[in-house]
Amino acid sequence: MAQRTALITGITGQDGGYLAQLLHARGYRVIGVSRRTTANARDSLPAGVADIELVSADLLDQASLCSIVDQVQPDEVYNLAAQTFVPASWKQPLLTAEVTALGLARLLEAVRLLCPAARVFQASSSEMFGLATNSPQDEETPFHPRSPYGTSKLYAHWLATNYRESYGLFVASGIMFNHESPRRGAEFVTRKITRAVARIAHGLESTLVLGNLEARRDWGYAPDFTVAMHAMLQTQEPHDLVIATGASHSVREFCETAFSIAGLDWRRHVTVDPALFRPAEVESLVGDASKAAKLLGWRPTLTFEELVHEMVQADLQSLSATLGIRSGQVARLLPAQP
Ligand code: G4F
Repeated sequence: MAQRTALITGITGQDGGYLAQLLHARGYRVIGVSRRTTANARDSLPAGVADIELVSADLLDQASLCSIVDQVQPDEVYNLAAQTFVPASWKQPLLTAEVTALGLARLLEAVRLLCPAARVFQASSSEMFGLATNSPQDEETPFHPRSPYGTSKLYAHWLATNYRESYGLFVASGIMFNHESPRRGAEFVTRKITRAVARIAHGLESTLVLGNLEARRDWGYAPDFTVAMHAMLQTQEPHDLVIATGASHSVREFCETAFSIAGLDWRRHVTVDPALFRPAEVESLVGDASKAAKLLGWRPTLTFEELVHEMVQADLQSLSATLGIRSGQVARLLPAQP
């Protein structure tokens, strides 16, 4: 069988790296799209895919997308690029919409005109549910986004549906609930917590300032989610599917678990700053991924506790390496896995 080609936007992000590794291991020719403004795109790639092909294009620039799609003629396109940080979307609502909403319009136009047989994965978000009317959320739950980010994702989600229905393109949207890993960006709450745990455990700081501790999320493991992305492009017909673990925990619970893994009491270190509260909060999200389980055989592989443990352990070890501390001392900082 001829080698298949995958084009990934958002290659420098958490999911882009894991997906590139997965597709590379499965024999794909993987081409990552990076913006010319990304100074060190290759440096952001994980070991193992550091030598994948990188091309320069931008979701803000129609001509660059057309040129890449025409040149590469991908079998599969994964649209993972977006302005993904929810608080930034109130500060830059237009940029968020340009990249996150209209960016998909530009990409789909390029595919429609120049490579219509390509299969497209769109990273939709649980933020589209926002003020959800029912729990857990599934593919039938009405949308009520609570931020310019969620609103932009919803435009893209419906546009993907529209291109499927209007032009017969194979476009599948994964409604992705929160997914984390040691490669999660430091601005997101999980990694903010695990990095702070490592710094506090090493005595480099003593306080972690957070916003709303009562918000609840369905936190899964990012590599599992990239397995689902790939599987969604291998089905006979395209589907929109919720990808989630089905378990919900509060930010407070995440703190409690993360600090206790390092033998610390979170109440001695965490303070709340109302300035970090959002203008409109998504209080609680939890997904029902039974349709994905049925159609793809997809299931999460890590529990919440295992995920938190992996993230804390990675941050402790990376900080120890930076500080030149031997592994025996790290083991004492890190009790056995739950
Ligand atoms: O980690 P977060 O910033 O993630 P959020 O807003 O749920 O969005 C993430 O997941 C979505 C679903 O997959 C993605 F679409 C999106 O791109 C992004 O990856 O915040 C989680 C919760 C929020 O309720 C927030 O108010 O944590 C609360 N929180 C409390 N203190 C905080 C903080 N969030 C951040 N980032 N920083 C805090 O200090």
